[in-house]
Amino acid sequence: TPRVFSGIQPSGNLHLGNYLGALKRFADAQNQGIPSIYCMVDLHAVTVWQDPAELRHSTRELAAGFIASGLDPEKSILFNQSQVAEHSQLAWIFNCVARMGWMQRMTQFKDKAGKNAQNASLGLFAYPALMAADILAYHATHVPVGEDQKQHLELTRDIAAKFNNDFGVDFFPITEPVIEGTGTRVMSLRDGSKKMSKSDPSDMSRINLTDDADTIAKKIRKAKTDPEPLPSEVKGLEERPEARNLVNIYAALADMSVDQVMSEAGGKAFSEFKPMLADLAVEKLAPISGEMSRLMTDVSEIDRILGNGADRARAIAAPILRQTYEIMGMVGPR
Ligand code: AQP
Repeated sequence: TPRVFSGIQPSGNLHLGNYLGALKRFADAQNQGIPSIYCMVDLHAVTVWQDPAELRHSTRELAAGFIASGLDPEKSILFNQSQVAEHSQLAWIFNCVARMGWMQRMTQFKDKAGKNAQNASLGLFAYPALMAADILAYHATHVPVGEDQKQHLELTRDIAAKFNNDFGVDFFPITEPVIEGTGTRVMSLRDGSKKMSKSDPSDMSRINLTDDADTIAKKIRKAKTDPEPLPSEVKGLEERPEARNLVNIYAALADMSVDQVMSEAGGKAFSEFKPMLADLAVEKLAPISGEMSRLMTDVSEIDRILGNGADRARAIAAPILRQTYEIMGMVGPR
């Protein structure tokens, strides 16, 4: 039976890439009736230092972002990771299954640790084992994520396969990454070769889900482009990363294919295309940011939703952890 799991870090600045690559697609999965579990991965966030007050705020704001994007806490399970201890417990087991060499190949660690890797936290290095635990604690079969998470998902498959092989069982599923559509790789508005990211120091590089209509329009107006008009065919977007990015964003927001966008907007100058994109972005995002601020006026309700989600998540993860221990020979209560 299919089961979807995915997570997002509550590390602030929830952006259009998170929306198109993750949240919007989560809502699509839920609405197809697939049982879905979505997690505010606060334990991942603290692999780099987080200000406690900001972490608290960002966790609630992220939960509001999920709900405002169409995730229904009755249909799907929404919770924050630290409240379900099974994530950390299974992560320890996977720390013992994964190999140092596997972790050393992770490009996200290299990017985030930078030149001074000796100074990075041990948690940042072990991050992918915790991510494998997040997914496998629920025997999730499908994980919708953005393109940047592909390597981590391959590692999750490797961990599941090695565990099954080491203990001669067929216990953990080999998870399918779901990386489809035009929204899975949204690039920075200032540099078409870098992904849009929470941690980019330039706020102009991303559209935040909390931005108001004027800010969204301004950021799109100022987005970096080349001077040529849009080509008339998709092929003409090769070698034009900034143009390609704006067309992809348009397609993802409008639920259109890139071909359809090109037949509508091909040949237009950016002075014409950018206002079209800005109008579309405001139309799609303004209701989300409005709903987020409304939800944030009652944080006790958000906390209640997360607490309820954690109870439901634990009910699935606890027996899977117990069976894992049993398989490994750990003695427990009879
Ligand atoms: N630019 C993006 N395009 C499409 N999808 C994206 N995701 C992130 N950036 C893009 C997807 O959003 C989900 C949540 O990812 P995360 O919580 O791990 O956030 P992140 O990758 O840490 O987000 P950032 O913005 O990239 O943060 P920093 O700057 O800290 O690295 C995932 O499904 C991810 O694929």
